[in-house]
Amino acid sequence: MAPAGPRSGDAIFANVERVNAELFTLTYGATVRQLLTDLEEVEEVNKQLDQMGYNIGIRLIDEFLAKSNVARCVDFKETAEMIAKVGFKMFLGVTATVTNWDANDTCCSIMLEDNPLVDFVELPDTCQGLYYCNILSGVIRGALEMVSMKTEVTWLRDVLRGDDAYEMQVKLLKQVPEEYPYKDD
Ligand code: MYR
Repeated sequence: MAPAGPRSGDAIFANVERVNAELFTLTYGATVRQLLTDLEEVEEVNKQLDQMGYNIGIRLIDEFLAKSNVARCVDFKETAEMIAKVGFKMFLGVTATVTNWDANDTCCSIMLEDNPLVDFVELPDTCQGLYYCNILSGVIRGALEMVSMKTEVTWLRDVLRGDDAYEMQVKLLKQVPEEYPYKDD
């Protein structure tokens, strides 16, 4: 057997990241399981996961804006790309694709090729109707509300429900212009 040599910083860091990701995935799974036990109704669990996500999203936007150092988006189209390419990378370590824009550019789909929330997950038949990843749609709704965009975010496709992809629809309902906080004299 080869003697254990010193490991490069990169290798250790990659390992720590992987372990953290697994811990996060398992912790989320345990949370969903607990909610299913406590609330019994799948519909209630869906609502609760969405609400939990919303509560996270309204706080996470500050961290996103502080850390990402990106210029403010000019429109909803740019915002959707920002969520998919920068937001998902920052908080979930994956990127997503924006597609299926409507004619007004107010509704699109965010497609997740890789979804770290669902590693190790298999849903039993008793969980039919569960939107396991509803926390993610809640996060986006909450974060966007903090930058003055009222949205409706729903899952159109979900592999755990037998679909062939993870597709979230983000619909802009209302955009309140942000006020300049200082008075010009
Ligand atoms: C702007 O209006 O200028 C910026 C808006 C960017 C919104 C980005 C929100 C990030 C949400 C992260 C979602 C992560 C999901 C795991």
